[in-house]
Amino acid sequence: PARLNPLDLYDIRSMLSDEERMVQDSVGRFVDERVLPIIGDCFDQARFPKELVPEIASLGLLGATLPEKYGCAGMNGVSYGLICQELERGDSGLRSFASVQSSLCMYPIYAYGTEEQKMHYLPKMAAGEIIGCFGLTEPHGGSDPANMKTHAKKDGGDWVINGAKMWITNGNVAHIAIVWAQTEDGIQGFIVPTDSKGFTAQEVHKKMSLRASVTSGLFFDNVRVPEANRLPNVKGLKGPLGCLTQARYGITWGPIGAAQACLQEVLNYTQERILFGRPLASNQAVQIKMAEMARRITMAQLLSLQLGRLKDAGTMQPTQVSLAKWNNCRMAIDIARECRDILGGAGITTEHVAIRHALNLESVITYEGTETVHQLVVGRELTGINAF
Ligand code: TGC
Ligand code: FAD
Repeated sequence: PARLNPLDLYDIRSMLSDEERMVQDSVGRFVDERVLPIIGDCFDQARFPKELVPEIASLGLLGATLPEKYGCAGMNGVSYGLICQELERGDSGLRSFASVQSSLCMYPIYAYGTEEQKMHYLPKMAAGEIIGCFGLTEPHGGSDPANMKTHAKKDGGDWVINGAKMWITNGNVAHIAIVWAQTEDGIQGFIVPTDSKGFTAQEVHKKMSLRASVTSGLFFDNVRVPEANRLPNVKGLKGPLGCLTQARYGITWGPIGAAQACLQEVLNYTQERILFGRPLASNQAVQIKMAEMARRITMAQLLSLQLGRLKDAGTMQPTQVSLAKWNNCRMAIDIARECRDILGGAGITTEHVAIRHALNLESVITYEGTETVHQLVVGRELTGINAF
C-alpha cells in the first residue's frame, strides 16, 4: 500500500466534505505562496504583514461563518477550524489576526448587536476595510475578567468610558475596539472607534512571541460614545465569554497547523542530516520522538474535528472547548520545542520554523484562557466544585 501522509495518518481529509476540503486547499495554497516566503522575516523584524489583509478578506476568511447577508461566506464551523489550522501552519500571528477579527469582533456585533450595527460594520469588516480589536484583559489580571475596573457611565444620550486594557491583539491597527466595561447594570460591550477623543493605543515592544502580530495597551480617558454604539443584546460576563468560546474553538485547530509545520520540517531535516555515518532519521531515539509527535497530532485532529461536528450540530459545550484548547496547545508547544532540539544549532534561527512556532505558542497557550484556567474548567465539570 501507498505510504500514509505523515501529517494526516488517520486520513482525516476523508472525513471532510468537498466544500471543507476546498476551503482547506485554498487557504493552504495562500499560506504556501504568500505567507511562508515572508513570515520568518516578518517575525525577525517584528512586523505584522498587513499587506496580506485584502487577500485574506478576498478568500472569505474574515467572519467566515456569518451569513452572506452581511457580506460573509456562511461557512460551517469545521471550515472555520480548517482556516485557523492552515493560517497557523504559516504563523500563529496571522491566525490571531483572523481569530480576533472573526470571533472576537464580528461575532459579538452579529450575536449581540442591532440590525443597524450589523449592516454598518459586518460587510466592511468581512472586506478587511474595518479592522477590529477586542478589549477584555486588564493590566491587573486577565484570568479573572469579572474583576474588571474599566467602566462606562451613562451621560445623557452618551456613554463615557474610563480605564485601561492590556495585551490587545490588533490594538494599533484597529479602526474599532470592542470594549467590555463595567456599568450600573453589569458588564456591557461597546463599539469604540479608535479615533475617538481620549482613546490611546500603545504598542507592546520587546515581545519574544507573536512578533508578526500587533499587541497593544488601550487607554480610555473619558472616551465618549453614543448609545447607538452599545451592544444591546447581552449583559454580564457571559457576553465576552460567549465570544471567547468561538475564538477558543478556532484555537483548538490552529496549533495543529503549527505542529504539522514543525514535524514536516524535522522529517525532511533528519533524512538529510548525516551523523555517525547515517541519517539522523535512522536512530531509534529520533524515530520515537517523531512517532510521538504524529501520535499527538492525530489525537488533536480527531478532537478538533469532533468538536467542530458538535459545534455544527449546535451542541458544543464550553467545557469541551476548554479540554481541546488545553490539549492542542500543550501538544503543539511540546512538539515545537522538541523539533527545535532535533534541529540542533540550526534550530535557533528563523531560517527554520520550529523556534518561531515554539515562541509563538508561548502566547497561544496563555491567551484565551491559560492552560491552568482550562484545566480548572474541566475540573469543575468533573467535580461540581469551583476551584477558581
Ligand atoms: P461565571 O461567573 O460562572 O459565568 C458567567 C456567565 O458566563 C457564562 N459562561 C459562558 N458563556 C459562554 N461561553 C463560556 N465559555 C462561558 N463560561 C461561562 C456562565 O454560564 C454565566 O452565565 P449567567 O447567565 O449565569 O450569567 O464565570 P466562570 O466562573 O465560568 O468564569 C471563570 C473563568 C476563569 C473560566 C473565566 O473568567 C475565564 O475564562 N477566564 C479567562 C479569561 C480569558 O480567557 N481571557 C481571554 C481574553 S481575549 C484573548 O486572550 C484574545 S487572544 C486572541 C488572539 O490573539 O488570537
Ligand atoms: P494572570 O491572569 O495574571 O495569570 C498569571 C498566572 O496565574 C497564569 O499562569 C495563570 O494560569 C495563573 N492562575 C490564574 N488563576 C489561577 C488559579 N485560580 N489557580 C492557579 N493558577 C492561576 N486579551 C484580550 O482581551 N484581547 C486580546 O486581543 C488579547 N490578545 C493577547 C495577545 C497576546 C500576545 C497575549 C500574550 C495576550 C493577549 N490577551 C488578550 C491577554 C490574555 O488573554 C491574558 O494574557 C490571559 O488571559 C492571562 O491573563 P494575565 O496575562 O493577566 O495572567
